[in-house]
Amino acid sequence: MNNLYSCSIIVAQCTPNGQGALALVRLTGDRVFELVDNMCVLPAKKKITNLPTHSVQYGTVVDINNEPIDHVLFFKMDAPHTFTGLDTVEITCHNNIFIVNALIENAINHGARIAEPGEFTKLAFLNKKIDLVQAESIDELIHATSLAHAKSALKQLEGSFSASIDNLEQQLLHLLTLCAASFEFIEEENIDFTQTIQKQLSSIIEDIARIEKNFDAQIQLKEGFKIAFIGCVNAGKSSLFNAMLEKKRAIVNEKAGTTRDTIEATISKNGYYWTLIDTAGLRTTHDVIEQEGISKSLEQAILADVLLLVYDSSRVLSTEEEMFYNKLIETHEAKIIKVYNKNDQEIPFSYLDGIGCSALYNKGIDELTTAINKKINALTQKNELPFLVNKRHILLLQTVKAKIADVVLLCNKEKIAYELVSCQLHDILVQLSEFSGNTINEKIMDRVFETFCVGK
Ligand SMILES: Nc1nc2c(ncn2[C@@H]2O[C@H](COP(=O)(O)OP(=O)(O)O)[C@@H](O)[C@H]2O)c(=O)[nH]1
Ligand SMILES: [Mg+2]
Repeated sequence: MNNLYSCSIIVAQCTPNGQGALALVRLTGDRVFELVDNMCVLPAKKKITNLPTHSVQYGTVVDINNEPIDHVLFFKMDAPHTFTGLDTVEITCHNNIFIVNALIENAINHGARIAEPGEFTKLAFLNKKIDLVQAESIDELIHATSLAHAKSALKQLEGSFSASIDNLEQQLLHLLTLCAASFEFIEEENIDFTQTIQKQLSSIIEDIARIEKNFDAQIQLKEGFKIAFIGCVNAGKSSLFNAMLEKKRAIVNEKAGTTRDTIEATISKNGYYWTLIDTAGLRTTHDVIEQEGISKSLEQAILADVLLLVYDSSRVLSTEEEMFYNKLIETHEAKIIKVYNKNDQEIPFSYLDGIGCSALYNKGIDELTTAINKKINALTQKNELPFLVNKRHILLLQTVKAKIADVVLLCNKEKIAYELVSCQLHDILVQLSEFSGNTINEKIMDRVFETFCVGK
């Protein structure tokens, strides 16, 4: 325990509020076993303090009058092999807010205090159980909006991002060594480290650029994918939207111009969030409200990740509609899937460049889902990183990149000032250490942990 950052005993519920089978209350800190012994009764007069580490014990939590609060399981874990690095007891009780509150209050009466948001994770960081990037990944993991998002967060928790930053650090350290060697061999004409240094610098810049490039793709991964139904009035956009949702969410009517505003609904498909967006049909109209709806449709065309361009395949497009469609194809070709709806009717033209379907008879919806999946897979493949990058990381990387660009300038000079280069490299290493938080200041640390909730 000697080198561990210790704290007074903290307590919090780790599971969400609400009724359910079980809830988990965690206590950690110096002398936590004694505290728990004071608030529980175990069979055969056993004591938590004397239990072996990482063992589970059935028992009863009692209040100060020795009245039972709940029958629970105690999970006893000795420091340092715990999440926080400190002695820890996790109590699994029945999930009723009155029981949980009574249990926590009882712990407070015995000397514990309520944990602050993120305090358990902060202790884990301070006790070097995890670095700052890993701490952030716990928050990502809890709030993941898709399975893919959660998997990346888990990879990050396992240390993949930290390894990548370590690699950058190693490259910079190697450069520092080369600079130091350059001082020594400065008189010797034959030894020139310039090229090696420059090569290494561009390799670092490439690594950073790769992480930056993936940032946008990762935002998509976190926020889910926008799939917009766009096309002329009465093509069956709202019918398709409902068919994919498997419920009647949007109004369907033979009267043209029924959908005047965009309607959104979210579904979960293949581990991702899909936000389906039904839009107003494209046509020239003097109706001001409809006009506004149409300009919103065009906005959605820009924002969409996948644009379903819906045709009424029972008729050919009017000249005006053709103009709208061609413009969309010209601007958004890569994300467009052409959807030929109403193929239950006679089709006056042939098509091979899209998906035929009938929203009315629920035909072709699976093929459409497969086509959307294909587009989404192509988008997710843009993210080549096994870990997640957040705003803090990107800002830090941008600062590092700018500083490296300065070093490149210094190295492009006829006579390289190695002392100056060393100094700058050192500065960059300090900057990089903000990732792991190894030499972190309080302000950065608070910024990271303030987004957490109590119990984490
Ligand atoms: N025959 C046929 N009619 C359809 C199909 N899909 C939609 N409709 C009809 O076309 C009309 C317009 O549909 P709606 O979904 O409101 O079109 P929107 O204006 O593009 O949203 C309605 O009367 C629907 O019942 C289809 O696949 N086949
Ligand atoms: Mg509609």
